[in-house]
Amino acid sequence: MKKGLRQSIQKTVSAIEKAERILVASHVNPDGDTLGCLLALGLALLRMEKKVTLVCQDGIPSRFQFLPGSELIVSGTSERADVAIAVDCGSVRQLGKKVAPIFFKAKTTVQVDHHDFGQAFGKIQVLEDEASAVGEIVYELIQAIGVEVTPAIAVCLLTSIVIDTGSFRFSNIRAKTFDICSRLVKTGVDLRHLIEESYWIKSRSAVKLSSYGLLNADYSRSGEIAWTVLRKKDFVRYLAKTSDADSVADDLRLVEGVKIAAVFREMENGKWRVSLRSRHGINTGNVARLFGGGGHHNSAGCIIGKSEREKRKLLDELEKLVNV
Ligand SMILES: [Mn+2]
Repeated sequence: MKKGLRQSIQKTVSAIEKAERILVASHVNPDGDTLGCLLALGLALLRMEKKVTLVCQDGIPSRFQFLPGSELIVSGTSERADVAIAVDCGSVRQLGKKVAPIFFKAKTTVQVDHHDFGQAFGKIQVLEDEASAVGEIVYELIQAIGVEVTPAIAVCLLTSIVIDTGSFRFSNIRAKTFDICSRLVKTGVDLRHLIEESYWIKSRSAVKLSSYGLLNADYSRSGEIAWTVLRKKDFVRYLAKTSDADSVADDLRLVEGVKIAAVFREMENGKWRVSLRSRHGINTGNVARLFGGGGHHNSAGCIIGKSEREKRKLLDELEKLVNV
């Protein structure tokens, strides 16, 4: 483990030890990484007999309600914590408008994250770009606290890793990922069941939305960039949720010859939320950052104005990435 990371984990541990009430916060539109970390850390802190608040502004989607402790998650609180810890949040904005002020009421703020194009905001930053999922970092944190990793905690951490590695298929996997997972599985987790429940499952609505997106995709002349637009009315037509759009970019990236996939989703405020996915280590994170967003090399996002001009501008930037 790098020295900087070890030091920030140590700082976090001493802040936790001194604290009475601890808030853990996940990002909006939560995925399995942020929720798995929220619950793993929450369950570990409860074992230390801390007063714990687990907050996710958007609540917990039904597909993750199988996670142990999911009933403890609230969408807001009036409690002021001594220590607040954000998991898997690459920027303050990801905490959500309601949760961010609650988070910053705490005396000590901690950011545990792995986004390479993130924005640092916690007083203590526990950051490791190379971690496939924040679950890897939270595992180290729980080890440092000295709490036993129970099967319930292991299920949460494995879910974090299964989701962020695309069930062990993405290129963000490293040897350490397997080391940690091996130790987690040995606690007695039914890994097969967990993977089936957390990863290999999609609602009919999500499948319809994805099919629509794929069917209506556009391709650049070289075929290396693919994009599709999902409008509000498409979500209504297929009874789809916002989170159902997450996997459309992954599906589009699968197409032969495609190096970068982009999904433009029309938001409530009329803007476009753009999800970017790439292959071969192409750095879409930089482009996302250019438009005020962030993320990883191969998976990034940003929000742009809803106009053909803005869309073109972004596609031109993506074009530059494949033309090097
Ligand atoms: Mn993550």
